[in-house]
Amino acid sequence: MKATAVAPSNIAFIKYWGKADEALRIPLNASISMNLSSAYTTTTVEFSNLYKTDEVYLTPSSETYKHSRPLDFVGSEKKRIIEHVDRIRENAGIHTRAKIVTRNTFPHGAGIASSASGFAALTVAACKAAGVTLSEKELTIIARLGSGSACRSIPDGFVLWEKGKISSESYAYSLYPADFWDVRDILVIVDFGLKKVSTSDGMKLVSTSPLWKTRVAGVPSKVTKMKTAFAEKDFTSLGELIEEDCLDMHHVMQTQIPPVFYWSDMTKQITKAVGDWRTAGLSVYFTVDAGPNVHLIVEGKDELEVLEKLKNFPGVLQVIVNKPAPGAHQINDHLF
Ligand code: 2P0
Repeated sequence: MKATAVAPSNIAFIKYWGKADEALRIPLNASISMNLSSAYTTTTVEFSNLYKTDEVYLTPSSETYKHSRPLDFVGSEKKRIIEHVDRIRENAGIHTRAKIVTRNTFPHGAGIASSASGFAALTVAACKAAGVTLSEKELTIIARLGSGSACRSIPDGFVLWEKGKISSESYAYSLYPADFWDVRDILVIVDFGLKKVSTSDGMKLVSTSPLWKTRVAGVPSKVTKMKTAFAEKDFTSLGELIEEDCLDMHHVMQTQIPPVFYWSDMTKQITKAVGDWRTAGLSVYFTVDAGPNVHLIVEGKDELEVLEKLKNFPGVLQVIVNKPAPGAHQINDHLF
């Protein structure tokens, strides 16, 4: 059977950095995120006896993908995808090989988590194609085994991923739907280069930082405060918590042995400018993931003013505006 799913990437407001269980991808702390409307993955999976081996293709991100020749995945990336499909085959009790075609709306290396949207879309499409019917909670648990942050791309809008002590307790759910709050993530791309240290490798060394325990211990209180900020639509509190946890995570990364530095000079210039713009009365906050690009978090009413400022900012390569988005879902328009 053939099925197709679309899944958004997400930006973490409270970050995931470090695993309590490496194999099961159980995180050291809970995290909170927003699904991104302009950054998503579409994946078609077909199980069929026609395929003698598993085939995985990444199609170009342009709209001409239907006419383009797909690229074959190589090496560890493909292995990780097949291992994920194996989990779903095991669940379905089937051994049939699969053809998988996937495409992203955003460029590789743009500072958007393609593993989040990729494994979320793969989970939903492969489960459907294998004839497995699971609850949203169960889907988030399976997606998490492929890539931790992928579990946050399954539910709608603004999402909480519970840490949990065992696999069945480490799942994600929607705190609020996408239309709850008119928030924007304006992604400022300053570098298209691939990151030098993968997040999976970078977070393996989290316990070498003297700061990690303090950060992890502080997360439950940040989660409580952020939930209150949502409930009261208190954007200042939300923004302050987002920046605080971003800086806490980067302090941990930068004090690991060896240290992991994702910020560039441009990252520093933009985050400094955000402080200046805020002093001048604009309610804008930043967050930075495992790369130099900067996500500016604003309310919809301030989007144009921020875009105007970015137009005159030397070194900005591209700007991608994201609204809160629904979670992963099935569609009928297949990629092949
Ligand atoms: C996050 N990141 O919360 C944080 C912020 C990167 C920086 O989730 O090893 O690619 O596949 O479970 O999901 C990236 O971690 O790691 C991530 P794996 P994943 O968005």
